[in-house]
Amino acid sequence: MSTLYLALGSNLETESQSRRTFLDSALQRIAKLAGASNLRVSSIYETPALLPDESPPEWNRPYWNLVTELQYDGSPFALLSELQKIETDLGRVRKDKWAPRPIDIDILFWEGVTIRDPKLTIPHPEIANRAFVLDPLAELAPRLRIADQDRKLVSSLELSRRHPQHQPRLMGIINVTPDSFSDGGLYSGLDAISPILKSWSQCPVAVVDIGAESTRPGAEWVDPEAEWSRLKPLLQSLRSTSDRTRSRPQISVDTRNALTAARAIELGADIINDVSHLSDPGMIEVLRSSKARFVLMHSLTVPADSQITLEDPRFPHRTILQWMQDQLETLDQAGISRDRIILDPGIGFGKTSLQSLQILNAIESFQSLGCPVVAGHSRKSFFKDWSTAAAHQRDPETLGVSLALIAKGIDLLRVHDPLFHHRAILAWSHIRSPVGNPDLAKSEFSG
Ligand code: A4P
Ligand code: MG
Repeated sequence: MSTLYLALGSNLETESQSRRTFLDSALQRIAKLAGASNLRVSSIYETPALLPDESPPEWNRPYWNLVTELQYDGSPFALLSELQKIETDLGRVRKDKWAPRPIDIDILFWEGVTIRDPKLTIPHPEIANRAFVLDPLAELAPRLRIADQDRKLVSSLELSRRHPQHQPRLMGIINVTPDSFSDGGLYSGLDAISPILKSWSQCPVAVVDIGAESTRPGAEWVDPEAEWSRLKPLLQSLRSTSDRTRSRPQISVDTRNALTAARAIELGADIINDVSHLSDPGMIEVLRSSKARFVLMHSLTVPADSQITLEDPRFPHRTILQWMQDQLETLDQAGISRDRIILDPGIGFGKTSLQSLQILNAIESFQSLGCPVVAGHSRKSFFKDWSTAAAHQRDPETLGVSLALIAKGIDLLRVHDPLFHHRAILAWSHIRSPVGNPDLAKSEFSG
């Protein structure tokens, strides 16, 4: 039994099939192959088409790409022919190289296997050149080592961050609270939330982060039973809609209560986002006894208190980095591996507005710890230093910061308007793509 990784891409739709349904059909067939088991699926990334020189303009259709990991008991050549059969069954017609296609499935990497054959090359020779492969691969296998252009072995996570077309995962915020700072009261019932989630499904939102307790300055403490009564119907609904497909958004629950976390995990939550970093002593046990991921966020107080801020006025990121290192060690000793942790410097929680800016500028420093890093700057109050926009109208400011963070290799962005972000990121990555930059294209097209 070997572990291997496949890359899937789709950039052709029909009247009845979207790129998402082509990807899902292919995943379902891969899961049913004899000898295949334990599929894990990355988020979907919408990416500019990598095209041969002088392609017809109508080929310039963006792809939806993802990577899947699986265990497989069989030979690489047998799998290749099964995958080609799936491509054909889903309507792939093999004509010009890199012509638009409903589905393309490539074998990226196969544990312990190297093949150089005219029909099959493993590892896939272009992994290190392609953001549309590196980003989803880094999500599933951040420590997998890939040869870069200088034949140096580098982790997929690091390579993905370095790539000029790197895209972060988007974590869309849903607050089912009456009093959150920028959208409080908007999304209180299931009826109000369903259309939002539906609109998000037009684009590949990677994570839906649901919170039922506001942590803004001055927010009231919420009783865990009241918190759960707000979360439960939404989690049940998300689970029932997402079970139908394999490429679903991950569900993150923003809570500092161990009981709520345990109940949410039971209903399918993939991530626990605890802004109080384990203030509830029961949280460690909940994490230890589950496979959920954990957002480890730096905060000084919860709710945030603008009077209590970090002491170091010049290098606040160093204080946070040290804190993250210590916390990772504590978690490791408690049996919670680093592979499950997402790091968050906690913008707005115990930082002055200048410190928030300094921390965002130094976001790369947290990447050295080997975990994905998330930034949660969306609509926060540090924008008030130079913007008069009300909190719920700060998406342009948020996006400006987000694009700068993407250039620095941020792994996830927690934002109130993921659709707005998605559109901007797609435009941004087109302008950075080889089609827009013939010089950049050389290494891609030479092989
Ligand atoms: N082949 C050799 N090695 C492999 C492997 N590791 N996995 C051979 C799968 N196939 C492999 O593939 C052509 C031949 O490659 C096969 O017969 C197989 O024996 P194909 O799928 O028939 O043709 P193709 O996909 O047009 O060519 P190729 O060279 O596989 O291209 P790629 O690498 O698949 O690139 N832009 C974006 N944004 N996202 C994309 O997913 N994909 C492509 C196609 C171009 N631009 C893209 C994307
Ligand atoms: Mg192919």
